[in-house]
Amino acid sequence: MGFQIALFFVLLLVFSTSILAQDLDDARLVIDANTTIAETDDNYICATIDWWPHDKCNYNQCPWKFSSVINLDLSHPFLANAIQAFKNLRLRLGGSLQDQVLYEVGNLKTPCKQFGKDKSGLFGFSMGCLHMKRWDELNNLFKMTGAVVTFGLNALRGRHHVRRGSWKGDWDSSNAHDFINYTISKGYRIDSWEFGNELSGKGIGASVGVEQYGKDLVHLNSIIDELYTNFQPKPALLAPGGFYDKSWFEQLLEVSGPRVVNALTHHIYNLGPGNDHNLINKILDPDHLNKISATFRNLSLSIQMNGPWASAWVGESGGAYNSGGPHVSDTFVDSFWYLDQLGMAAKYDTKVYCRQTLIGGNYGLLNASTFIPNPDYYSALLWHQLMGKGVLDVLSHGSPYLRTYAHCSKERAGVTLLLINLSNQTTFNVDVKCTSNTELHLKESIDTRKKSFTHSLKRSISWVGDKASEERFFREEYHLTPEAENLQSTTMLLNGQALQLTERGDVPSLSPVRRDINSPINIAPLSIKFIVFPNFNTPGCK
Ligand SMILES: *[C@@H]1O[C@H](CO)[C@@H](O)[C@H](O)[C@H]1NC(C)=O
Ligand SMILES: *[C@@H]1O[C@H](CO)[C@@H](O)[C@H](O)[C@H]1NC(C)=O
Ligand SMILES: *[C@@H]1O[C@H](CO)[C@@H](O)[C@H](O)[C@H]1NC(C)=O
Ligand SMILES: *[C@@H]1O[C@H](CO)[C@@H](O)[C@H](O)[C@H]1NC(C)=O
Ligand SMILES: *[C@@H]1O[C@H](CO)[C@@H](O)[C@H](O)[C@H]1NC(C)=O
Ligand SMILES: CC(=O)N[C@H]1CO[C@H](CO)[C@@H](O)[C@@H]1O
Repeated sequence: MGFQIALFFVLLLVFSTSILAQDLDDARLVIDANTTIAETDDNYICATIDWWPHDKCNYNQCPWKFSSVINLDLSHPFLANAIQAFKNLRLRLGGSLQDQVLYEVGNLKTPCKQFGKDKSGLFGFSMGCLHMKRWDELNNLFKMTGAVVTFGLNALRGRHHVRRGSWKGDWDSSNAHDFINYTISKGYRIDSWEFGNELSGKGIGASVGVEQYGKDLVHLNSIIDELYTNFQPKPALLAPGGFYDKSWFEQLLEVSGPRVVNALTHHIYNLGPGNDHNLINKILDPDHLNKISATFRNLSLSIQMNGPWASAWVGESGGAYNSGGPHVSDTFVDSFWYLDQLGMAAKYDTKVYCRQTLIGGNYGLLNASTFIPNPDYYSALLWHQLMGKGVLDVLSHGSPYLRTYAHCSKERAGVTLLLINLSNQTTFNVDVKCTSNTELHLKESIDTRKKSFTHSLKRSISWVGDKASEERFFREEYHLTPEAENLQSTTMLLNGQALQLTERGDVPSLSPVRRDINSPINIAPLSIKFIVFPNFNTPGCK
């Protein structure tokens, strides 16, 4: 008898080390629910609509279709449904061509024509035009869908090109002034006006010196003050919508002075060019993902030291630049990068994170031809529905391939944990604890399996119909995997079911599976999980 048991254990040991050891790993997480380490805006998730026309191409591919501010099909039902599903989705209208846009309003003396290919123009395009009829239609859509809008203004108007991308001269505000006045006169609500796109630091297509930029921001701020005297709420002022450059950003706060700029918007493309064959490896490499934390840390320090009145926003972030990576940015694998960066940005007190794009390019949350959501759309929606404003610290004892983020749950008690498993071979068994003395497991015991069985039997009898106490015994899991285990699938599975628009073109509801709170938590290789713990005691959450 004794020998048989011993043999059994020896066999078990051999079996588990040979087969399981390389595939299973333990991770211990401790969530500090006593205090939040940062707070996002109520509407953290944001997506951009760009100005690129359909003939914007990269790498012999033209992935924008008709997705621009000027020619997007605003009456497409999938578009409205996709925005509405968020209740309030932030949208930022802007991008490279924004500093070449004229608004057809007021005393505009220049002819207002559409963007056309022009080798001598910035980014290879001529000036473009926003007609007020189109602006009316856009605002109808925004109002109908509950969108919260940021509009990026042309900050090159009136300046002249002096040399190698450097632009000089005062900003001519008259067209922007008339455009803002028109917007107010129509009663359109704009959450924030942003000044310029990628003109900061060395600039991308063009650059403007920081002294001049700061001076013009003060001027724009006074225009907003003046025009909005009888219109509440007054929109926020954002700048510079460019890549973080420590000294330029710090000087901007200094030159513009206290309470002029409400948020510093910065752009991120930390995966490199869209045609990089290494894109997927970078996305799955924890060291690569971590590099951008230096930018978040420095920006938050710049603000603390030089402009504590301002907050940090990611104004545009698309992963890979030049329209994104074909068959990467629009597929499941992109969510490893996107959700990780959403988590990281929030930890560094980023208030809003705008994804390039809502639609257009390879990195659209919606496919530019079909308007069907790509995997990242559902990742954004799940984040928006589950992750509250309060960011909690997670201490992780485990592999760097397991990425972990925790927030106060949205509009309910408890904590929501985001687990991202970058490993292609390891399933992590995750032990989650909380520093606020919460008994996550109803009973701590070595022999949990046996106990939890009798527990669940008892419980199923005692709490029938009592929802509040019922919640205590469960956690909710949203497990994300690609269809057919193909990382480059454009179809995402939620708890094994493909996420697809309903027959009517509505966004499907995203439902969790409930698991016994005592059951082990694990995360399969190359998958993502949101876990809601309604029973966590969270003194730090408001
Ligand atoms: C603002 O627009 C209104 C209505 O179009 C117009 O009557 C008014 O003169 C404009 N105000 C300024 C300061 O341009
Ligand atoms: C962050 O700041 C440190 C210290 O000033 C500097 O060495 C580093 O280059 C900065 N990194 C970024 C990405 O701004
Ligand atoms: C959008 O969907 C179409 C049809 O499925 C596909 O051919 C295309 O590659 C997708 N991506 C973009 C960027 O249009
Ligand atoms: C996991 O990834 C590594 C490195 O990218 C690769 O060498 C290995 O073959 C992969 N293993 C599996 C099981 O896919
Ligand atoms: C969190 O709060 C609980 C209850 O007040 C306390 O026992 C615990 O020590 C605190 N933990 C930390 C890390 O502050
Ligand atoms: C600890 C672990 O699982 N490491 C693996 C994670 O996945 C990468 C590739 O996705 C492997 O290279 C690591 O060995």
